[in-house]
Amino acid sequence: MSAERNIVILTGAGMSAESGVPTFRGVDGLWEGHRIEEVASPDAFRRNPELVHRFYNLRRAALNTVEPNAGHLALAKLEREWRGNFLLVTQNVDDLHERAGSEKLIHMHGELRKARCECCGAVFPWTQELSSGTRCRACGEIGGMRPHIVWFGEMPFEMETIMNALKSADLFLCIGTSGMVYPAAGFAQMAAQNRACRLVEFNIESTEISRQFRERVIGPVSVELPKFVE
Ligand code: BJW
Repeated sequence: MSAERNIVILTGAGMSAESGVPTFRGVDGLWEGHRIEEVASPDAFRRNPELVHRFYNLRRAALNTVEPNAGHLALAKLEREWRGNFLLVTQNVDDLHERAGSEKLIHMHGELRKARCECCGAVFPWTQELSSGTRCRACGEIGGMRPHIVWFGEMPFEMETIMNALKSADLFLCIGTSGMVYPAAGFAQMAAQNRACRLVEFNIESTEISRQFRERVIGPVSVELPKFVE
């Protein structure tokens, strides 16, 4: 990896699967028979806020029972040892990257352990349950609190920073994502505009975007990332 200076890493649900966080589109990727699009959209929240709160309350509570795996630790080590620009972009809403020690990290789809008020925009660290009756600690409104999560149809966070990093990346690692959700699914193509950029996909199987990668590592992240970082 000595020739590369600017690295961008994208992670998806496969990164945390071995920690016990379920993926979205695997065999166990459904929640109580709902498609993810039916709970993770502003319309779903408007139609049935208690159902959506319950979905995220359960997942927030489950974070207390999981730990970073060897793949998360390997990426934190890579960041510590990297000499050039480093950016880790995760689609995951868990906090396993930061618990493993990653610091230059963007949660492009938000964070389970944060809540936001739709009335005043304030964002809070959040470890308890949320409900339609939760009062905003900043403006006092009831009913405006929602998970600080990017739902379908909403703009992912920090896109400008991500795009700029991709433009100058000369190493792009795409880890544990099915490549079915945009704009993240388009990141490899953006990085490839720099013809010298090395693109590597890590996954246990082929994905929608596999053909965009000149290098592919097939296997679980807990095994393959420590080997790659070594
Ligand atoms: C392992 C492993 C192991 C397992 N080791 N690997 C038509 C065309 C193009 C776009 C659109 C379209 N119609 C609508 C859109 C836009 C839409 C979209 O992409 N929809 C698609 C369904 C088509 N996108 C949006 O709405 C986004 N916003 C947007 O586009 O704004 C406008 C915009 C325009 C221009 C620029 C910028 C913005 C917002 C998307 C929000 C996604 N939100 C979710 C849910 C919220 C978070 C939550 O509840 O947790 O985010 S959806 C869900 O999917 C979640 C994930 O972050 C995301 C990606 O899933 P991921 O991570 O890939 O997980 P899986 O389960 O799909 O895959 C796991 C992978 O791991 C598999 O490949 C396994 O093999 C692998 N694996 N174990 C290695 N041990």
